[in-house]
Amino acid sequence: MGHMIIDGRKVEFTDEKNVLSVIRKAGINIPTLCYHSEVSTFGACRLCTVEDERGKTFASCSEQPRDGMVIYTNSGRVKKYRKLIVELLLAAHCRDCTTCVKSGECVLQELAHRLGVQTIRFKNTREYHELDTSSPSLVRDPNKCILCGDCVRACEELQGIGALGFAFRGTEAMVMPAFNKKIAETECVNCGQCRVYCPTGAIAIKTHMNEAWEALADPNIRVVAQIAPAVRVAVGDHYGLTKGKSVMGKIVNALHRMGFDEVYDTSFSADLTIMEESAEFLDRIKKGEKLPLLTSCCPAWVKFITDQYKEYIPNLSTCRSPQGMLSAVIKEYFRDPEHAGGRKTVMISIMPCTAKKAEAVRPNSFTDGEQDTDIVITTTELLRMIDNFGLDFATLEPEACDMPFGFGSGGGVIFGVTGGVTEAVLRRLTPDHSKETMHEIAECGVRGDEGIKEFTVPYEGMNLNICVASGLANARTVMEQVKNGEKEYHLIEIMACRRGCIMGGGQPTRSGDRTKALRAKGLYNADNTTIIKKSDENPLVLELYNGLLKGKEHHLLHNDSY
Ligand code: HC1
Ligand code: SF4
Repeated sequence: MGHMIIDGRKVEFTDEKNVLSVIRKAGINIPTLCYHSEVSTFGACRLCTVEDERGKTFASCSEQPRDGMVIYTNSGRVKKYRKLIVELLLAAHCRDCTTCVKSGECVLQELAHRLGVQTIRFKNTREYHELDTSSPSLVRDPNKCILCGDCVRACEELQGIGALGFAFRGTEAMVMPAFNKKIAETECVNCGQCRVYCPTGAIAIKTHMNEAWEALADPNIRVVAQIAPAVRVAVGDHYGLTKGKSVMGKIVNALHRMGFDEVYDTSFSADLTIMEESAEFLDRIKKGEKLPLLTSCCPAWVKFITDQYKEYIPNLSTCRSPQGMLSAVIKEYFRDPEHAGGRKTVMISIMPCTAKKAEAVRPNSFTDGEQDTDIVITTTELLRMIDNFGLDFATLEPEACDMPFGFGSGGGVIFGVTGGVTEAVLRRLTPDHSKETMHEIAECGVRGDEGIKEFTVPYEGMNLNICVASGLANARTVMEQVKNGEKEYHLIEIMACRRGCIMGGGQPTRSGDRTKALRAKGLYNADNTTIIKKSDENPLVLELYNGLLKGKEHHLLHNDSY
C-alpha cells in the first residue's frame, strides 16, 4: 500500500505485485513480450524497462512497488532502448510477416510498428532450423522464436507437462523439446497453451482452412458444421462487437454464406453427453465401481490420463466427447441413402481447441472404419475464413441453426466454461426444473474461476463429493491427492485449459483477465436466455433416442477403448 509518481502523476498501489502492474493500472500500456500475470515473471525481454528519478533503469516486471517511487515510462533513454531491443530481436527473426499465420496477432510485429522500427541495422546470423510439423495440432517454427520462454512457462507451470525447455547457450540458445525430440514424441497433450502464450508465430495452430475451402468448393460434397459452445463468445470482439457476448446467430449466418449446407450446435451433443454420462455415473455409484468417474470430453486431459495415469484409464467416462458424438450421429444420419441424396458428407467442427484436431484422428474417433469428424477448424481459423470470404461480420443478421440437431439446452451451452459439465450433470440428476433449484445448483460451488473447486451435494440420501479443476497442473495435483488416498471423490471434471474451453488453445489470443471473465459471463448469459435448461428436457435429444439412436447408443456415443 502506498503511492508512486508515474510520469508526473500520483498513482496509488495496493497489492500489485510489481511496478509494471501499477503502470498498467495508471492507464499506460507498457510493452512486454514475456510478462503474463498467470505464470512466473521471467524478466527476459526487458521491454518494460523504465527509468527512475536518479536515471537508474530497470525492468518494471521484476521490481516490487515501493512507496514514494518516481518512475518515467517513456523517457528518451528508455524509448531508445526499447526500440533497439525490438530491432535486435527482428534481426534474428524470420521476417515473412505477410505470409505468417500469426500476422495481425503477433506481438513482435505490433511492437515494431508501435515503436516505429522501420529499418533493421543488423545482419541475421542465426542458422535456419527445420519446422516441427509432427503434432496433429500445432506447428513449431524455431526461426520465429524470440526466446522469451513464455511457452516453456505455460507448459510447465499451467499445464505441468514440461514438454518444452531451453537448450544451448548464448547465440546458440533455443527453445525445444528435450533431446531435440519432435513435439509429438513428448508428453505434449496438444492443448495449445504454448501457442496462446507465444507472442510470435514460433508455435502456431496447424491450420486446416484449405481442406475446408476444398470441401466447400466441391458440389458433390455436403459440408456440415458443428459449432462448439465456447466459440460463440470469442468471435464478436474481433469485429468490434461486445466482448464475450454470444454471436452464435451471426456465426451460423456466416457459415451458411460460405457454403456450409447445414450448421449444427455442439451444445446439442453436449446434452447427449449429459444423458449418457449421468447414466454411467449413477450406474457406477450403484455398483460402487470405477469411481471417481473422470470426465472425458477434453481430449488434452484424456491424453494426459492415458499417458501419465494409466491405472485410472478405467475411471474415464466411456462417453465420446460432444464433438465425437455429434459427428458420429450426423455421419450415421447421412448413411441413409435417402438423406445422403447421392452426396458424400464432410463433417467440419469449429472448436476453441487445438487438441480437438488430435481427437478427430484418434483411433476411437472412427465409426465403422470412417473418421467421424473430417476437419477441425479453431476459432482463430474461423475468423480467418470469415475475413477471407470478405464478410462484413458485424452487420450479418443472426440465423438459427438447422434441424434436426440445431438446439442445445442451457446445460449444453455452459459446457464451455469450467464446471459447466458438472452443473449440467447436476441439473440432469434433479427431477425439478424450477428456477430456485437451478439457482441452488449454480450456487453449490460449481461456478467460479478457481483452478480447483471441491464441493459436496446431497443425492438420494448420499453425499456426492465432486471436484472440478482446470489447467493440467491443477489436474495433476488432484490426481496425486486421489492416488495417495488424501481425497475421495465420486466425480472429477477436468478441462485442460484454465477456466475451460473459453480459454482454449485455438481461441483468439491476447485476452486479458477482463476478456476471460466476459467469455464466461457470455456463456452464462446464453444459458439464462435459453428456456430449456436441462439436457433431459431437450426435445431434439429425446426424439433422437426414440429414432436414429435406438439400439445404437453405445456404438455411436461411447468409446470402446482408450
Ligand atoms: Fe469444449 Fe466440449 S465444452 S470440450 O470445452 O465437451 O473444444 O466449447 O466443444 O466436444 O460441447 C471444446 C467447448 C466443446 C466437446 C462441448
Ligand atoms: Fe505443452 Fe500444451 Fe504446448 Fe504441448 S500443446 S507443448 S502440452 S503447452
